[in-house]
Amino acid sequence: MSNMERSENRHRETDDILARKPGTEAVTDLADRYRVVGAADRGTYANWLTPLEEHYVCHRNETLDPAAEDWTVELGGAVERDADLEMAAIREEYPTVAVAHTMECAGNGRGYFEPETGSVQWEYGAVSTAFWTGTPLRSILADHGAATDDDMWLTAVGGDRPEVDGENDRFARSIPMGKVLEDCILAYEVNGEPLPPEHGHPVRLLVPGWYGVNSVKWVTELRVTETMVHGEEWTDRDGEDYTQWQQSSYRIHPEGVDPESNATVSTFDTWDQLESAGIDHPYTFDQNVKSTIGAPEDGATVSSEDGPIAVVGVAWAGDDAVTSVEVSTDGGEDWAEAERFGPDYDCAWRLFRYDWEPAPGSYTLVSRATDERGRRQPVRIAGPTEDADDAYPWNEGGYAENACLPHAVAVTVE
Ligand SMILES: Nc1nc2c(c(=O)[nH]1)N[C@H]1C(S)=C(S)[C@@H](COP(=O)(O)O)O[C@H]1N2
Ligand SMILES: [Mo]
Repeated sequence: MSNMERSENRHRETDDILARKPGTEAVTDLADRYRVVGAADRGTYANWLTPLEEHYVCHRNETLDPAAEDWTVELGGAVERDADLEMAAIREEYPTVAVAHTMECAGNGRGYFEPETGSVQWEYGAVSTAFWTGTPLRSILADHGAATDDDMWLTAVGGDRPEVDGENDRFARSIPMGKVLEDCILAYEVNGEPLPPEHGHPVRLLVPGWYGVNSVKWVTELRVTETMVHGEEWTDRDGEDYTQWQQSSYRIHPEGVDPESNATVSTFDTWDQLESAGIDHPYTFDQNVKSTIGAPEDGATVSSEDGPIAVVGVAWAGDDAVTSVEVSTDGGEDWAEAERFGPDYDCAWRLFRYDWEPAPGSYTLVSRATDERGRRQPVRIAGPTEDADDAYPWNEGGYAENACLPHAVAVTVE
């Protein structure tokens, strides 16, 4: 198949998804080769739970829709007993848990980069919060005598394959064992419903609080390994390359850099990697601290006649806790603390609210979150060659953006 045919397929598929998800809109890359869907309205971010109708969808290859009865997950590598796990066994032979997880594409906010980067031009719509139901990987690994020391990795492979002639990459991600044991699940339901095909039916990996790319859909293989996907064993595994989505794509680096493949890294927190001299070109693992205003909508006209205007939104920090959210109504000059409220789960966002009593006029509202390690959203995105401490680094893939000003909303008060 050609790139043109792939583009046509993506259009057909996303049209079908859009029809079932009325709260989403299509987002494409600059070449219109990939097409995905994200939340269409800011209003999504004035609610804690994202209904599936508004939950973003992002993947590269053709959506799979296999029958659950025919699907198995091959478990191998450093385990005492290899297995082909059937869906019935995954569901019934282990404890069932539900996890609240804020899924955010590492490319969320990429559309704000100047100059623009390639790939899907997301603005704010690629972040959603849902309850995912499934089986703790910890239970499955223990049952098969897996080597689960802290320096081990679990590699998950998706069943999807590129459609375009000459492309041979497999969608695989390696997750450090400590995180796997802590809270990762094999999920088969979302918001109480069976997984829809586009979210990974019949089973996906769910890595709570980490960038969406880690949560491999349509999981077909799990392998316990001493390293991430790295080296010839993984670059040419029966003629297919399993390393691209871990070692090349989804890493944060300046223009023109081809990041070196690593066997392992010692720090998983994305922000720590950005600040660490020990790691070149961070991997997008856990999410950077970030927030978005959900109400009022950008461009709204509001009235303060009947009392204060509620500025409501969401703030998240991956697997770290949000400890402060501030709101500015003058484009980031002055800040006031907002109130955090609602559900408080480890790897899901918090709602915030700021009661605002403005005089009539035009305003720019911005929110800014801080996490438990004291890391606060930077104000803006740096230019490609700028070395700025106070700005988020421009990077070639447009990943992990968390500056607050690009997410501002303009509001008129009558
Ligand atoms: N097998 C497979 N899993 C995948 C992907 C993919 O292309 N193939 N895309 C990833 C990316 S980049 C994101 S952001 C999340 C999105 O999950 P969602 O579509 O359920 O929101 O899925 C991840 N899992
Ligand atoms: Mo993504």
